[in-house]
Amino acid sequence: MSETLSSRADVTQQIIALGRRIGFADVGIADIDLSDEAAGFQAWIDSGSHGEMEYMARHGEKRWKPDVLEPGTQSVICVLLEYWPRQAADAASVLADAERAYVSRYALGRDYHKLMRNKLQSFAEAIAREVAPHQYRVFTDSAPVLEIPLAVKAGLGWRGKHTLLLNRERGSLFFIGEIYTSLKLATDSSPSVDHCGSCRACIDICPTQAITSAHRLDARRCISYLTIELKGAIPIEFRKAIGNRVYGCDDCQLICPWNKFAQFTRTSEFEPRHRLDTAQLVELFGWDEAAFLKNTEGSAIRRIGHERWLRNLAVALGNAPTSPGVVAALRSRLNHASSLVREHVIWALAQHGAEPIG
Ligand code: B12
Ligand code: SF4
Ligand code: SF4
Repeated sequence: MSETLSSRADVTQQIIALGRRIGFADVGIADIDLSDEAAGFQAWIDSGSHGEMEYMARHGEKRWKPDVLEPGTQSVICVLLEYWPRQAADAASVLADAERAYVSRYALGRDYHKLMRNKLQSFAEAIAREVAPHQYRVFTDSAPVLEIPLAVKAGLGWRGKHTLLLNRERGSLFFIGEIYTSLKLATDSSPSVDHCGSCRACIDICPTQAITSAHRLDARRCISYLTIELKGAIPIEFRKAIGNRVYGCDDCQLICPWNKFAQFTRTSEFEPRHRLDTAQLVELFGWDEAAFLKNTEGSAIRRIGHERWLRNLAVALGNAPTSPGVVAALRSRLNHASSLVREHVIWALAQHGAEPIG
């Protein structure tokens, strides 16, 4: 019996070392009992906090039963991959410059989904080759997987009051990915300790009060949801608070004291492309659909499409200082084919006291 346990621990250590060698910032192992999360998850759905994200309400127990989502799963290998780009312009100064566009730091470079999946696939293949044969499936973000609770179980950190995974050595500026494996691995017996203490900086800084209390996020108020997930009009009550954030939001993480320990990404693909870290709002609003598709090729931003891109930029331009350039840029889109874009442009012009004349 003890021999089996020690060989299981050996295999686990080999896998963790292999994952780090492949380039993941950290690796941990979780068991597959997530039953404690079911009630909280369901309460969140029942309160409507997921908004239009219907996919969050589907799949039922697959989310908290990894072996129902992927039969044969006995353990979950969780990984972290840092995304903070070394070469990006300083986030605070871009946020403070209302003529520039703030793109969430995770989206300045290449879309992480494919990159992370490929890296996880290589890791899973290396495990089969070098450690032990296994059945597996890899995930990141796109499936009914409770990634944060799994990573907490794997000893990779704790859930911050902003709901994200936080780690003492590296803050929160990383993606999470998983390998569901048929291997029965030794799990970390020491649960991650919560180090938020009495801090509530993320709750207080949130521009739209989306973090309604510790560990409770109403996605319908979150700028990340409003600029990325929401398909229709951005509710007027949030437009001013959005400021110049045109794709996602990082405020609750930028204020977090633990992100003093955040480390830059070693993944060069996450470095900014097309000057998305410094671009002027007017310049981005000038992109026609062909330019949008070309400049966002391989980027997560492409997923929202040109129409929502213009919608978001119109809101930010409404919040920019009044200038002939801003008003002219907005007027140039008054006859846009999309009523969604037109409505946001008219709102933005009104912020500048400008008539909607073409
Ligand atoms: C849906 C989603 C969103 C939604 C909702 C976010 C959320 N907190 O749920 C939106 C679009 C807003 C969003 C935004 C962002 N996201 Co997101 N998102 C996800 C996704 C797909 C699912 C998260 C989930 O399951 N939410 C469900 C809710 C219920 O979970 P929860 O809030 O943590 O609640 C738990 C408890 O607090 C409790 N609870 C909650 N409410 C209630 C109510 C009651 C009454 C009770 C009793 C309990 C309870 O129960 C829950 C049980 O698990 C994950 C990927 C994945 N598959 O896990 C990425 C993920 C969480 N996102 C990620 C990122 C990077 C972001 C952004 C930073 C992107 C950006 N810069 O704009 C922001 C951050 C916003 C924030 N503060 O959370 C990363 C986070 C990495 C990390 N370090 O933790 C993930 C893990 C993707 C990845 N693979 O890397 N996201
Ligand atoms: S991402 Fe922005 S809007 Fe969403 S909870 Fe964090 S600070 Fe609030
Ligand atoms: S800002 Fe404070 S409360 Fe929020 S996650 Fe960070 S340490 Fe926790």
